[in-house]
Amino acid sequence: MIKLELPDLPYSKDALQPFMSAETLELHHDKHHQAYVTNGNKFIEEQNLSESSINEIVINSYKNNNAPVFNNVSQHINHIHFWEIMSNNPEGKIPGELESKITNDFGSVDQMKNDFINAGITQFGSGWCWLVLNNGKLEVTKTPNAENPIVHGHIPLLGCDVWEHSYYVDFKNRRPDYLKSFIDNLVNWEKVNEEFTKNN
Ligand code: MN3
Repeated sequence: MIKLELPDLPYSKDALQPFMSAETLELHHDKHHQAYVTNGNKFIEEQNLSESSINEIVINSYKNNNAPVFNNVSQHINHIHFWEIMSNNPEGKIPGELESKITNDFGSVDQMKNDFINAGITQFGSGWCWLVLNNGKLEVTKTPNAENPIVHGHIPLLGCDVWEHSYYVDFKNRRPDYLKSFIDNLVNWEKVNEEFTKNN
């Protein structure tokens, strides 16, 4: 049976300051993500799930409207992605191959960034905004609550958590400022490019 485990952050808790505080990471990783792991394991065990991968559990529980499993396990993979895709990288350069693809599919890097910010702003309530690969084309999308793009057959390259717990300590209610700061300062573009070249 699959057992979820909370991964360590790939950096120290103060590594993303001043863009994301140690206090936010402590709450978000140690409390919120831990709760998804604890509850996910509880429901996987209670329901005796036999899937052999975490992604299969996400896709099947989505199809079956199995909300207790889906919400926790999908949030688990969302957060693993989120931790890995961030770094303290103000004005970080986008590797050439990915930059060409962005320019090709959006017109410009600025247009992609604007679309990404706007997707996050217009996600009503909790959820995520994403840069995904959809049949070989880059797209910006948004999803409610725990939804990961894989349930729609999309490959997530970059996701930003717009649940209030991700920004309230640092930005209060100013979600647009959080999103702009995220896309300009907190994206590990090398890692996004890695995901892109792996899946393109
Ligand atoms: Mn979160």
